[in-house]
Amino acid sequence: NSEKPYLISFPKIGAASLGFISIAEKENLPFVPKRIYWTYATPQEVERGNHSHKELEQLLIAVAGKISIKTESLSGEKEDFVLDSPNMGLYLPKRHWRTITYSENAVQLCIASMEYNEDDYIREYNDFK
Ligand code: T46
Repeated sequence: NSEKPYLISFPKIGAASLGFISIAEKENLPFVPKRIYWTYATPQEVERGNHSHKELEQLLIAVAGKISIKTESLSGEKEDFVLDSPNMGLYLPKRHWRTITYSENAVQLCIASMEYNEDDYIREYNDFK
């Protein structure tokens, strides 16, 4: 598949003196969400992910803290992304290996295109390639 990961800038409404609101909705989402989950309190030395998905598309948002994401496509293209603004999201297409690390205070919100299905995971790097 030729889809590539890319960053999405969500609207950021407000002011430093008031606080902000960001919105993800039909107009700025790359797919119709079927599931939302979030990860938090991940120790800095822990690497999450380390898998790919057969069909699942996802959007990752660092609603707090800083998240570093390494992606690799089936053709071997590697990219590094940093999420450290709550109004930014990373679109992750299917068939991309991902490894993710977190700052101490990071909260990662994930918007997913499909319900949870363990059969959709490719957890062995050799199977991915
Ligand atoms: C991804 C990265 C960014 C469920 O039961 N339901 C769910 O919806 C999810 C996401 C997970 N789980 C269970 C399955 C495992 O027993 O929670 C446990 C941890 O899941 P996993 O090892 O997949 O967690 P991460 O943080 O490595 O990966 C997650 C997503 O699973 C994955 O799709 O791309 O976040």
